[in-house]
Amino acid sequence: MTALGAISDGAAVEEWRVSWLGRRGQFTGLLRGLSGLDPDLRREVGGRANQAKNTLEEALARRTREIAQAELEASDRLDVTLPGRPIITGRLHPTTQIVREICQAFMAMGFSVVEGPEVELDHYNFEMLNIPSGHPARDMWNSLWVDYVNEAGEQPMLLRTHTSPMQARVMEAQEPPVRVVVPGKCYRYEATDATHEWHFYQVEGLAVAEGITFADLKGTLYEFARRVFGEDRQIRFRCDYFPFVEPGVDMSISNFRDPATGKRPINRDEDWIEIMGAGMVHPKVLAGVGYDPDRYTGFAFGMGPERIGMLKYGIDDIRHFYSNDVRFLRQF
Ligand code: FA5
Repeated sequence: MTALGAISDGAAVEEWRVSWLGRRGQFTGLLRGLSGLDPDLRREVGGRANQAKNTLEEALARRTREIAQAELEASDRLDVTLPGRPIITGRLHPTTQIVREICQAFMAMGFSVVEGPEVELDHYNFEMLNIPSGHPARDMWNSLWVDYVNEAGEQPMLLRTHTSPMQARVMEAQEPPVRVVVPGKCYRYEATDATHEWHFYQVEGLAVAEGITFADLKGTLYEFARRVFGEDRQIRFRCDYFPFVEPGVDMSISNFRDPATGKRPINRDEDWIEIMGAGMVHPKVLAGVGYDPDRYTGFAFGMGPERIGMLKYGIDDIRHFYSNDVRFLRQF
């Protein structure tokens, strides 16, 4: 063993192995000699000899590895037989993927993409959308207010509760025709459940020009749904109320059981999942930004990309999106 420790090249190790453990080696000879012994003594000596053999074999294996490693380090060579180290790559978050897919569907229909501030003024989040302070419709959006009070004693800033404030910002900055989508994050002070998060994304849409009708709204949204969900999902419009549109609707996507498997796209006991609110831009909103409501009309919508992702990929709880579990995130 001491001799083994002093050895430092592969050839000498092999010599050592042949001389001790080889077929004609010293140790092998010793084991053979056991057959001449008295049976009791043979068992005893045999046991010890085997232990010793194991020890020698282990020492040999260790020394062989050490020498190979030392030779490799000294030689500067690359051992191409070693397994490669896996490279862990990041990927786009499922929300990012869906938001991009939605924006692409609208870009293909001639919409451009703009973004706006997440910390918003009451003025844009509510006032310009025909929701003055004290209006009961404010209760539709439970707001997270920014802890800042101005000279007039007002608290004018909040985390935007929807992307609709961008309607007014876009129209103030340009003349019609307008055709934009606005992806972005929204915040609401509300309890979470399988279809509600306190922060989530929306994609707002706005088209204003002369002669736009409700048929344009429906046609655009049908085309969007066909592009994102394919031909076979059904769409339902119902009347809904939003102060900044007239008439207003909400749009849902079918969540019917598959007759073959009995399963629904999302495992919730509901036939329809609401994905957006929409409607014809209210004349007061147009007038507020200086557009002539007798000349221009338009439609607007605001949709939830997480809900769309849930329906598309069969995700049955919205909270998976932001719980940062890589086992979930890696699936996309
Ligand atoms: C609005 O926020 C309106 N601004 C939509 C609108 C725009 C109407 C333009 C008319 C014209 P609503 O609160 O229903 O409406 O939200 C719209 C969509 O955002 C919902 O259908 C849903 O898909 C998504 N959403 C709303 N709240 C949450 C939430 N807490 N978690 C996840 N998604 C949500």
